[in-house]
Amino acid sequence: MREIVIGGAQMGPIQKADSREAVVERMLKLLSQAKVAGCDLVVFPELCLTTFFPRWYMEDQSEVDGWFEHAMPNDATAPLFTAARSAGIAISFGYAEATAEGQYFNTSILTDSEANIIGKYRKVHLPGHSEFDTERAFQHLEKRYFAPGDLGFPVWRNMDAIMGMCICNDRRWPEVYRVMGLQGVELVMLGYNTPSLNSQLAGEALERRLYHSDLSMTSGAYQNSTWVVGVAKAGDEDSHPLMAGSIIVDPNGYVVARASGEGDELIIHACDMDACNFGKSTVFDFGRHRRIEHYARICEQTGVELPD
Ligand code: CDV
Repeated sequence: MREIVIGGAQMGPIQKADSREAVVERMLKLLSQAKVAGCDLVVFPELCLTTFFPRWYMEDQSEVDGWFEHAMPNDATAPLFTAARSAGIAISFGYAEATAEGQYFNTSILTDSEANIIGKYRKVHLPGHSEFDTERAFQHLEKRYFAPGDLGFPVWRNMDAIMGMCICNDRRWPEVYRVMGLQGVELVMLGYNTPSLNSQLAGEALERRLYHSDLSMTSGAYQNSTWVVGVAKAGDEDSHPLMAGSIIVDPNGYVVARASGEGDELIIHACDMDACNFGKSTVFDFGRHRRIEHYARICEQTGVELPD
């Protein structure tokens, strides 16, 4: 048995005016709950240090820069690393990363249980658009503010397990899980900021949006025989509602823990990494069953090509 007690630290809304220091205080509270509950690893959401700023159209680059972290850790997040180190808890969280070379990414990091950053992932599938869109009920400007991730989908050995990360919209793409699955992933961690409403489809029910989120993660877990932890930033951010629905999914695709509200909330499950072994050695033993001679289209073609 290789048990890791995992905490999914769902976060409630962060308003535009909230400081990073105030947000980190909330994260510290969740971390101390996790310590009391015996967690070994805590997963926080996408872009969890600020409001979901890509909903705001900005032209002034210095204003945009204000939403990005230019170093990690930095003054605002140092207390989180200190607390995680003293608790012996590994953490993963998302933030907007500005590099020294002037690139901008939607990033997640993973630490070991001594708060050393051992993994970094930069979001590959950026949803939305890059210019102000008058047709949408609200903006989603990730393509304006971020470059597509340039690190692929690596995995890391951590706490006697193989771990990988993706971010929000990535969870909807089977390729993401499979690329990590092909590296033996046993735990996929992800955070998300998913609006409760569809900006292009008035009337789409929240229930359907939650279902699609579950469906994406449960199928990714099952088809790769891996644990998946998906953690929301939820609730009303300056009158823009984000859905909750944080879950922990086992390698059979069952939801074993689920958030009950839209606020700061820790969901917990003791996850046995050895539970991945059966699926990985039977129906999803890739080495025995995959037929890559028929999959070339997946890597050679992006959009749909209709038959003549
Ligand atoms: N932050 C995201 O990537 N959100 C998308 C929304 C725009 C659909 C998501 O896939 O949840």
